[in-house]
Amino acid sequence: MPITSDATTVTITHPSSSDTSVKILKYGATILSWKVNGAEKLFLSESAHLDGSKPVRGGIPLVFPRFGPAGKHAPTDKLPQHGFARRSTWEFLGETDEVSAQFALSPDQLDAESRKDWPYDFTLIYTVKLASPTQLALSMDVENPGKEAFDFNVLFHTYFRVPDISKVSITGLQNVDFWNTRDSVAESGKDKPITIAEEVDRVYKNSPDTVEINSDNSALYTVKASPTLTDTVVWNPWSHGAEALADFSPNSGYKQTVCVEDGNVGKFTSLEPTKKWNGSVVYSAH
Ligand code: TA6
Repeated sequence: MPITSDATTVTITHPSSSDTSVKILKYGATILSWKVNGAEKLFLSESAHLDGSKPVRGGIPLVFPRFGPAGKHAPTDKLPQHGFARRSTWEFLGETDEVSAQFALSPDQLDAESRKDWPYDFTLIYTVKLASPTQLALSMDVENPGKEAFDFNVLFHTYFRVPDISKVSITGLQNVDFWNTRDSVAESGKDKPITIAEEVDRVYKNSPDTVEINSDNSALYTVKASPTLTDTVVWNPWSHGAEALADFSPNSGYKQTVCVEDGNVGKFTSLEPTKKWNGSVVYSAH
């Protein structure tokens, strides 16, 4: 059966193979697993909280309405890091076809504190689709049904699984200037692929739509984002950062993941009443 659900999760299985599937936790509408012919494509911490007690460490958490820690944007400054989307239970709307499932979030599903701290009327409609036996497509509609404009960030915080971080190179971001979050400094783009041998935490602003994650110079994943997702975040906590995260295990897991995250995070997008916005990504596994 292509789509099954229980109290906490929804699973889409591609008709081509019972081993090609995507599993979504209704809490945070967080994708926990994406398998292609049985091979897991995402990193999920062994100590990730899957009981709704805190955001999931790994998979594909969703960031909305603010990316990062508080600061310099009064309307979202009272919200927790990365906003409330990943820490709220979404409504499973059902399947839109045999390989697509939709989820919704609106103020009704927020806790009282989030509604107080961000008092806007909004609707998020999130569509997860196994677009082909080797492709995962994600689409986020942001709607403003209210009477007041609001500003937002959206980001797919994707933890890609890699065999060995020391063999990873990321192409497509050459010569793109970036904000180095770790060192709080703006840096000019480099004319070579990104390799990772220490903590990396960067926001590449106005990044190209397509990025490739490679291992030993052969493509692992192609990441293609809609033009509305103007920026790409690249993050790996490295050993020290992994040790500092209580829910990141095994600590050595930093060697098996790189976060390549598409979003509109370099600046806030403003949405007027009655308007809609969409951002989407397609991940291809090779
Ligand atoms: O996406 C990169 C980042 O913003 C890093 O700065 C790091 O904080 C990471 O997200 C994880 O954040 P979290 O709130 O999930 O611990």
